[in-house]
Amino acid sequence: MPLTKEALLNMYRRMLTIRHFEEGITEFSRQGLVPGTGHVSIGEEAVAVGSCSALGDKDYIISTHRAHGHLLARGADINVILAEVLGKATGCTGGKGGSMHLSDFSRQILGTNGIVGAGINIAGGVGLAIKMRQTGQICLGFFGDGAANRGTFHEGLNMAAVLQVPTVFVCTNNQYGLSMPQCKACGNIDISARANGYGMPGYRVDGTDVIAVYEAVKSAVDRARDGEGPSLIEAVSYRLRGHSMRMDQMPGGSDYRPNGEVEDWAENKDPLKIFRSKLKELGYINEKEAEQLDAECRQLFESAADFALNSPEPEPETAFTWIYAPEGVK
Ligand SMILES: Cc1ncc(C[n+]2csc(CCOP(=O)(O)OP(=O)(O)O)c2C)c(N)n1
Ligand SMILES: [Mg+2]
Repeated sequence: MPLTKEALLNMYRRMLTIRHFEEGITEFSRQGLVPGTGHVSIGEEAVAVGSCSALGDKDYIISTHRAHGHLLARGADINVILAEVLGKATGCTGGKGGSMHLSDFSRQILGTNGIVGAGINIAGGVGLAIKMRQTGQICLGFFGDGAANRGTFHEGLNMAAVLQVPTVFVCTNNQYGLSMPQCKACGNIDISARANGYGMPGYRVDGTDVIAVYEAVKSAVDRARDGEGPSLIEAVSYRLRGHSMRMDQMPGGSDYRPNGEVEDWAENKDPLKIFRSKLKELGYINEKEAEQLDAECRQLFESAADFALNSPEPEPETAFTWIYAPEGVK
């Protein structure tokens, strides 16, 4: 069934919200308001939103160190996520986890983590739990091109195929693992082709096209829900910022990219620009409405910023809570 006008505009709204959120926290990081660091996904919004739009309300996601977009695409509470990024007591882990440890169980977001490639196996494990409980849910696991070169990828995908779990593996190939270009790290840059080796379908899609991502993920989700097992989607995109907000603030922090590469993607392959043109072409939005939507999404960030900046710091005595299970809890 083709996506309705309302669904497409919602997808655009989510993409804009992610962009404003990440531009906003980049500025906060420059001002020293973000403890540690964080990894923004500016340029990758179509992968997050296209993928999450293909899920049902009860389906789970697992994400990575570059996760804000995935959480916002899934409808997590922007106030709570921003508070966590700023290390505030009102954040989802009370300000203990920061940008790389986000979750929102009310939206079936089971967590993100900073161990590259670890989420692949967790997503497979959640798929196994779903299968054993026969709940008809799906688990979608995000990971990067760099993670696809870890042993966990091989173990996770092979096991998921053997056990025929309802997991959809979504690789955001942003063409870099930190400063390592993917073409120097892979004998074959087509990550989706590896799916064949595990006995599952693999699709390579244009990760700057939110509708293409949606369609590929939707068919994998439908397949998993029909009991036909896991799939691998590779969405080819690009990160328009440096590896991390901290790295971007260091002199030479982006020197590993060829001259003009970022500018070319920003000019010609920015997923927001592409989708806005598409919506205009379909007659779903005009310039004025696009500007209005943009302002609304900026406002969402501004009010989350009000909430988060005015939230308290965690109390020192909470430092050891949630570290060990209370006695008697197994
Ligand atoms: C097991 C492990 N090895 C190395 C690192 C350091 N590290 C953090 S992010 C990153 C790059 C990951 O690249 P990719 O999977 O493509 O994700 P991207 O950062 O491009 O989103 C590396 C090497 C880590 N966090 N965990
Ligand atoms: Mg990468």
